[in-house]
Amino acid sequence: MVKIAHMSDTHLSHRRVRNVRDSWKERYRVSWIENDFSLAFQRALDAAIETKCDFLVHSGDLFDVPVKRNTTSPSEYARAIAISEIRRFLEATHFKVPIIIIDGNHGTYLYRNNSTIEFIKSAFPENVFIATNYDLKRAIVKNEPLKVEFEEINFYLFPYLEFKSMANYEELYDEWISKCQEPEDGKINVAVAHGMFRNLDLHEKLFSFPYDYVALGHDHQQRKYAPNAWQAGSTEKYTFAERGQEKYFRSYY
Ligand SMILES: [Mn+2]
Repeated sequence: MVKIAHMSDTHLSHRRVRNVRDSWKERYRVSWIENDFSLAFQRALDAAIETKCDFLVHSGDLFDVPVKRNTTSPSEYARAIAISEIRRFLEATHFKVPIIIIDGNHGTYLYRNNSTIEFIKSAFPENVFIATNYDLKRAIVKNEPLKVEFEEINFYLFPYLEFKSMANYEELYDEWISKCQEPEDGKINVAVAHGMFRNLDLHEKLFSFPYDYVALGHDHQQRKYAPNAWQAGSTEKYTFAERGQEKYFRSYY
């Protein structure tokens, strides 16, 4: 039996600057909201350690920025939290639990072809496996799978891509999934994807292929999309619209 801890949308470095009264901002220190997201990340990792999982999957938006035209980098504080917390997780699990992280629509420099999750891979090359938006585009162009293989389990990775936004993307993406991302017989097959809207940023094939589990991110509300497919939900409340939501992470057996 394989146990997977699934978390998503941790949005480290999330700050509210607009529409916030100055008196509510804690200047020269970590803002309250940013701190809340760091604490939530800590709690989610604690919960993952508790489960004694074999793998930890993060299905995108580890960092909040950059996003779209906001090219701000994650704060030094958020980067330090990410590294020290991941190290703490790896130490607590004796460096035996691989961590798989994909890019969402947040935390990636779309115009520079690199992503904020790359330094985490560089820090823990043996333990952390990542797939960036750029890796996805390269895999599609080269007609190669984007997966991480272990003895009994394969993870097929689907970083964020609004494939419907360009006609040729849609066709190429569809072809690539059929050719390169098909589950392998005799193994446990898990898809990890960042997307929410079927046929816009979430491909139908993820639901028609016989993956054992589809670990989704992007939707901040935890929910089931199919019997084998779950959105983990964000680990902290992102806007007032999420005020009534409970925040968790999931484990899958
Ligand atoms: Mn997202």
